[in-house]
Amino acid sequence: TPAPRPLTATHPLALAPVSSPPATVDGFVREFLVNLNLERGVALSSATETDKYLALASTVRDYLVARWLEDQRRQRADQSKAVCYLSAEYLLGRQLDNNLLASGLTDIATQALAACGIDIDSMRAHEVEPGLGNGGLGRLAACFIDSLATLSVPSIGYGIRYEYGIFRQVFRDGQQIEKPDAWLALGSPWEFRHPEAAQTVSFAGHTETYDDDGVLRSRWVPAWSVRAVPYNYMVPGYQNGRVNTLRLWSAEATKAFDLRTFNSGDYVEAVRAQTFAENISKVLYPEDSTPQGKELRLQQQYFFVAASIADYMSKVLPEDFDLTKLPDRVIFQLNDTHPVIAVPEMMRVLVDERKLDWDAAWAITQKCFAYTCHTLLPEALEVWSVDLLGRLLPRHLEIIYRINDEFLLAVRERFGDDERRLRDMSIISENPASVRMAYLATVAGAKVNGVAELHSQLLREKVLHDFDEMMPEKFTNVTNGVTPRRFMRLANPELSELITAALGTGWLTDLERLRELESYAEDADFRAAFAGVKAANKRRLNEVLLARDGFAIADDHLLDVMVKRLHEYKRQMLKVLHIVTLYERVVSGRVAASDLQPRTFIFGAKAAPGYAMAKRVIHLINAVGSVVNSDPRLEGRLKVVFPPNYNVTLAERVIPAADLSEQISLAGKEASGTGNMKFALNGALTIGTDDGANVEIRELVGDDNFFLFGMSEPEVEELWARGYRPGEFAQADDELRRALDLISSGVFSGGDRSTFEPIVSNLLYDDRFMVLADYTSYIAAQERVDAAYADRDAWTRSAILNVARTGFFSSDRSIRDYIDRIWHAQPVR
Ligand code: B1H
Repeated sequence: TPAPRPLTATHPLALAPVSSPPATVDGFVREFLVNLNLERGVALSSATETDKYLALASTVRDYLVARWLEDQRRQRADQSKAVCYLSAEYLLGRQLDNNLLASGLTDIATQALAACGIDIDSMRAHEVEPGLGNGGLGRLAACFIDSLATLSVPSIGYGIRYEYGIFRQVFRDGQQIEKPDAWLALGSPWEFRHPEAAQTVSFAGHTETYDDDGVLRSRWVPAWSVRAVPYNYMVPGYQNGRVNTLRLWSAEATKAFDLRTFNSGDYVEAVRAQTFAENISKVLYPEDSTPQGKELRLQQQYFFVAASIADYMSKVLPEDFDLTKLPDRVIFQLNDTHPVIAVPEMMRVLVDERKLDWDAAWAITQKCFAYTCHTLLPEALEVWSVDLLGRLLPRHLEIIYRINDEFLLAVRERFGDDERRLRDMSIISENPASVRMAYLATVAGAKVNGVAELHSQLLREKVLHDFDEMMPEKFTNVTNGVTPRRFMRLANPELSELITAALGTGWLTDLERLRELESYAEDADFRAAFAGVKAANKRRLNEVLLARDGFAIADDHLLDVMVKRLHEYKRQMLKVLHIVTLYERVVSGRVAASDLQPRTFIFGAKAAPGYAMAKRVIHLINAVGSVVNSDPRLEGRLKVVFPPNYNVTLAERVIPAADLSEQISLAGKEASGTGNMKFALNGALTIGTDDGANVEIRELVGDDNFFLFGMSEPEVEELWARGYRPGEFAQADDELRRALDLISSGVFSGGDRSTFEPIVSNLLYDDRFMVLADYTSYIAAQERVDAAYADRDAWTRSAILNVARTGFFSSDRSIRDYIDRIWHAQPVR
């Protein structure tokens, strides 16, 4: 027999190694059973739920792989510019349903499973969501990679494969307890581990200068290194045949490290070294918006960024690529400051490894990075002590110093010896000496963007004002968005059907088409159908809550929802004061229970484990809930529910059922918010301040369809300037005082006055986020809500108009804005 033709890169099998199984019910059944038998090694009759789920996931994967491989091949072959999204967080949510939808296989899979006697809903429910993010920032990254794929933009998402994602929250006696999130325990059918594509990432050691053929150069002599092993995830576009890649890095011990220590005979020390390496990707830091200056966190950041740049340069770029052309091939988008160490890393690679001269390397680097800022809170702006950075990454610190020296020269050239300016703009701040990562990103990036109009404006006016004066052309805005595939089509199938019945298909990828619903708001039949969907979603939520937590919501109540991380600036306390006020009105006899608009309040919130005040507020919410829910005087008209462990999966059930969306941060504090967008798109009305993207939501939906309250950002500034004394606001509003007194009295803490006293005294004597100043206005806005809800049909009309007018908030639009304003990368056909 002739020798088989070797599998070179041009062999037909190497070019088209797999083709998708037939997209029919029979084809799906066959593929599913093959996976069950061959991968799981079980027969259908004896398969567990986990076996079935894993086989199903593999089957869906099989349908996507051929396109994925083809897209990777094309991406390597053609010269189009790619987007590398660098993010320490991807809050993906469950994968199965999204991948079924994207591949157009939902119906086929449903029927195929039914033929095997399996209810696909039980398979959906079996998946543990990968919670590799804290909140809005991580979820935004997940929405963006969905839109990038749907718009056929060549892109790779780079991040960290944390072994433990955001903690699982449970309540004990109303207080938050954190449990580890072992999301990998059931197996991880959506990922492909690629040990052969591992990168080595080094740390610590020292730098030295050496003579390189007459040129004096610096080099880094690291002390230790770890192996970064990539795990690839498919990111399918919505029914467009495109599949992009999400590449998450996992840390392992290097072979060299192993061998050296194992050979030295110190077995225990060698195992310890392994554990030390694995630690780097072990756990997601659970602080949302207040980064901790922990060494391990800097290790995580450098780990994934160095691996990603090395991967891009060695695996994605062709060999002997002309590096001066790099900006035509790639843009690295920095998702906040967490990956900003990529800037000196790129300089190190170009200068130390690729031997470019500094100026050429800097010119390239400045075109290859862009920076998205997600905050205005001063405590959220990441800084690293020079001491720590110098110990962990000595060469990078040198590079940062040089970048800073040259930058300050440019400042001097432009503004003269303006010492104030030089001090305030320096990337290095003094006492204690530290590196301001946001400044480094701003200096290095081709563009800097905020995440909502107001936020971008405040960035330019405040946080980065001096930089804006010097280089105004760098600054731009890209208002956040959310993917309508997950947050409308999957989360709210009935609303989606109603919309499709009215508008036809196509709106899911062209969300401005929701505008066409405006005329339907005037159609009584449509309003009735819309209200019917809302009611059905409340019933569905009820089923989920009953199964999950054993409690229910009342379906004839106004459903008033506040779900987001717990943070003082978001002002969950304002919501609590509203509930306590309603309660106090009834128990004091000033209002008859029968005159209350029936409402159910839903909270969902995780507090950073070290954030004592936030945890106390969680405790208070639960305490108020148990008193209010069991007081017969309220005749069941108010109900407070706080399901634990709010996550993407629960969001997908809660948001479609909501009537009222609480977006009540102090003006100027919430960069954007994205939950606000999800609620509006699902027909909830917003009660909100003029903050973040609320501003744009209100502009679009109109004042009549939005409950605005509270101070504007300039008014907040004015009050600070005048001198804010929260106690005066308590004096001026009788009901506010009563509410605070009730909390202090101990009625919510079994008579113990000390439990919630720190919350009350914080509000009365400090109140950094001006809860008391906005209370009166908030209560008045809630009265307007009650009045509006009394006319149910008019409310539904407003709700429809919210859906019709918020198509702007599709993450597809955000991505198009990034392309136009920042990336200049073109979708490929
Ligand atoms: C946002 C964060 C954040 N802004 C530090 N900043 C973190 C900061 O782990 N850390 O240290 C984690 C997260 N997250 C949010 O980003 C904003 O608060 C929201 O307003 C915004 O909608 C979201 C997406 O842009």
